[in-house]
Amino acid sequence: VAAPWEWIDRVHDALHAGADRVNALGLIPTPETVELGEGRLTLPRRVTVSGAPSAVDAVESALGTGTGIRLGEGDGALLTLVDDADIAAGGYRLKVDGSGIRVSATDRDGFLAAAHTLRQLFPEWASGPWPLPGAELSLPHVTISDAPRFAWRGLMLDVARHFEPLPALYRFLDQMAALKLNVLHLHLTDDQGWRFDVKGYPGLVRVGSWRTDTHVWTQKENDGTPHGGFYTQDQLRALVDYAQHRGITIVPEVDLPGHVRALLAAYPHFGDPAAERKPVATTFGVFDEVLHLDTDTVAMVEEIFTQLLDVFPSKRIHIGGDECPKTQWQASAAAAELATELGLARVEDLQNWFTDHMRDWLTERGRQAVAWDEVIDDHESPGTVIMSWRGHGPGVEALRRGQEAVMAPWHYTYLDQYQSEDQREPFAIGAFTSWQKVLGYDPALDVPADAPGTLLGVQGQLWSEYMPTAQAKEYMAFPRAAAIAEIGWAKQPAAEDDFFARLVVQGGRWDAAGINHRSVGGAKPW
Ligand code: TNX
Repeated sequence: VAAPWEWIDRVHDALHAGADRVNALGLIPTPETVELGEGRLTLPRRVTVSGAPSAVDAVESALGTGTGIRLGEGDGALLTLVDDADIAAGGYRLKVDGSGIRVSATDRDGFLAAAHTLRQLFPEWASGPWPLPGAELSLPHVTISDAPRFAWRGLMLDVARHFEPLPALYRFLDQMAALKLNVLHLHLTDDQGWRFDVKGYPGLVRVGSWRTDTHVWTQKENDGTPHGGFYTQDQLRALVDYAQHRGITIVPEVDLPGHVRALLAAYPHFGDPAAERKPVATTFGVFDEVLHLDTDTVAMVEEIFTQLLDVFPSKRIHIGGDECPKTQWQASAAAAELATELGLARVEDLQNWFTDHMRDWLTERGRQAVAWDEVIDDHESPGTVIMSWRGHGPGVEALRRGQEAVMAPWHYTYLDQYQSEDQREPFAIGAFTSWQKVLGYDPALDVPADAPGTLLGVQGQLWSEYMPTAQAKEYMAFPRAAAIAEIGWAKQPAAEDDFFARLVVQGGRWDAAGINHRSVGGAKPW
């Protein structure tokens, strides 16, 4: 780890060297091409615009309120939005010169992306909620051409281990959009909490969303403080709308058939008939409890997913599938009988049966299953999107088999790990993933050119065992989520020093937006 003064020198070098004028713009993720001119375009607060209403709406919403700009009709448009079918999906072209701003794109995502780039070209305060009074608003003369590398640029928020209040979720969506991240994977259920209100099963939130201690708040077990919370379906619908408007798809996850302590605390009869009733888990780890997959349980699961589909229009729906314990099934006569009835060779195959059942159930409803990568161990589940977390290898294997994959390997994309070796870092899961490490990860590494599957993209994971508050989640997410955005979007991700210089500028934007990010450079350069 470099000493603070070395980092400060690196910031100065990066910001002031002539060759690094582009870095000093702080554009994240790095656009495909940037040609920086010499002059600047000064803007009035009211900018005349011409373009299709849908394009104007996209640009207006992505620009936010921090620039203070209002778009309006009038003669001699200063901002021209052009539909151009030659531009790649999600991509855009942006030109600022003495005569004005011209943006071309072929879809809403493209106009949104262009507007986020535009916003980054303004001073950092423009990324906050309101403009700096009296400050002049100007943009550098620049020509940018840009398009995303991957379709899935995700962030997973674990709202199960620690509940995340809605305002914090909205803040996350805003920050994701600004970095051109476009998938929010919401991990809604786990052993330690159930956050999705299901009609007909009120116990899921009445019992399953609360536990009697926070465990990590004091970093000692069972301090007795209650923790919990849940979302109503209407609250989630509003969140989905907000996200959609910003080009973000929310992919919900109900994690089954393991990680079900919260569900079974409310409804133990859906578990092993021989097992004793246990409360919502108050510590973290992998537990023995698993669903007993008889007809009643499957009907309950289908009811939960029916309501989930009703709230989340996303084509892809995450069914979990990770760390599914087999010990209860192995010891249970009822599970053995069930396996025989279903024609399975081994009782352990109940998980595979469940994965395929849910995949087919979702397919019949025009959706597609996503699952953690354990579901392809000794099993083929064609059509299921594989989320590769135990490493990069399972994702490559899925691609070889012709499946779609999202790379989420724990050693590069788990944002619950320590960000540095500094003793002052808040308590975290015991591994180390700096933003530099994230940036150095190539989601397409070792994927054979002739692999029949499609690499959808890459995702950062915010498992929240040790993140009891929104502030803690923000600290762990930023700046590393910016590195996820970089490797997910840029065809040629920036080199470490270049990205560092950009992150310093981005830090100012997070400051303006009141985000509790971990500092890069500045007063806390560790
Ligand atoms: C493994 S990743 C888990 C999570 C934990 C995480 C902690 C995955 C699919 N399962 O339940 O939160 O490790 O890093």
